[in-house]
Amino acid sequence: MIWNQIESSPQEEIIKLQSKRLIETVQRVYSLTPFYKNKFDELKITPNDIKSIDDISKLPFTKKQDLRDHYPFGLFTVPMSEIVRVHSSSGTTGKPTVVGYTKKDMDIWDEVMARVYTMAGVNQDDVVHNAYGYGLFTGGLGLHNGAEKVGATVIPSSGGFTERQVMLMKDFGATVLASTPSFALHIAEVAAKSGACFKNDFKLKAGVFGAEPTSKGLKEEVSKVWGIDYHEVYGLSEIIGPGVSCSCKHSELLHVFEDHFYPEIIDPKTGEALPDGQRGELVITSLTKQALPIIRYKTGDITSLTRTPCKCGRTMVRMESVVGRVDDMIIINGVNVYPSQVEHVISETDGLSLNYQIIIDKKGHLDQLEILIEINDDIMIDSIGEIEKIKKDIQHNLLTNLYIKTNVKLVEPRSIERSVGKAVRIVDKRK
Ligand code: DLL
Repeated sequence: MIWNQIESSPQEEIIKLQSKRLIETVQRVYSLTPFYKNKFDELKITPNDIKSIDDISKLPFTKKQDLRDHYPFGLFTVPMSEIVRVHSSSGTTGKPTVVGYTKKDMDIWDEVMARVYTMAGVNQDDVVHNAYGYGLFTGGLGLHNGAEKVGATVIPSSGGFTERQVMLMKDFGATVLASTPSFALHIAEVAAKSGACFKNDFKLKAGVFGAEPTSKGLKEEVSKVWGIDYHEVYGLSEIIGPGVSCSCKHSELLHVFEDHFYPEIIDPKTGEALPDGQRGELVITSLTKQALPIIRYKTGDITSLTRTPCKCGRTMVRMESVVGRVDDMIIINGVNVYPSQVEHVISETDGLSLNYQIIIDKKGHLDQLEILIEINDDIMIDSIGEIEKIKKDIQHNLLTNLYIKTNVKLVEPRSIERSVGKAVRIVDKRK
């Protein structure tokens, strides 16, 4: 089922709508935010130069730092009396980036999240166990409201308290799990330890997972261990929160709700637009936001776009699952690596679990990479020789696939600290 027929409209119609909405958004930011007025002036452009969506490349970029510089509410285009909700991004350093929503913005957020849930096959007969964190993070409330909009029963369980999550999922008959993929795996691990039988004790049929880069291997693992359909949701607070795009049951690509969020792919170094199919930094312009319209926001996320038709009948542009972040990219002695690539290699090596941590340090002038990986619970290791063999295998695979020399340490199952939100995969001691 498709929530809104616009999701399957002809491309020409969508482009027309995008042009109309871009013109309105540009006029709005130019007249209401001195920040954008100054940026337009610097580039010697006015709203009159924007006549259609094709003119978008004339517009300036917006960066995370711009939001920080106007902390907390400096880029809002409505008085606070019209703001009904504030969230902030899960930044790790400095002040968070703060975002606000009018009533109409909230309606749009609910609408796109209803599209997400419908894409995941969720309806009023479902029980959605929502284990994304509630609070300033957009995950909890974003996944909550959309589920209510499609009429499902929502269990607002939030993150943490893993044993309790297992109990509630069983007792309340959850049919859908909404959480980060790493937390979904952790819940499964705790459930298995408690002796639960996945087939008889749970009614789960699908999951709506996102908020962190995730390898194909980890997705398959989540889907296999729970025996469910894996749907990926992507989004970021600066644009709306979760609900920018989602994958349907036909492929891993994510349908972007481009009637509200216009995506471009650029070369992160030069800012030049890249063609469909090529990986680069995702840039998004909000087309309908009222409180905090954003022009060409540099997401820092690496992905590519494709316009090939999808079997589900949706016609909007699709994005590849994010492979990493521009700023998350690890550079080891000159070689660029994303944690998700390391994860993929681990997933293809026998005997290893997907609980790992990458520790980067420097010895002299050289970067050193240590990877802690938990061995699988069910593997029978009788000798040190066998452990050595697995270690050699993974080191060899990392070297031949990613060209990185690593020191792998195999550790006991469950010895790496678990996250209840976004997984902490990298500890960079060089910084
Ligand atoms: O993480 C919104 C969200 C909540 C998305 C729940 C999906 C589910 P922020 O905290 O602002 O918002 O972080 C945004 O998280 O730029 C990506 O780097 C990363 N991210 C979000 N979804 C995905 C995904 C939420 N499906 C940042 N795959 C983004 C990979 C993702 N990375």
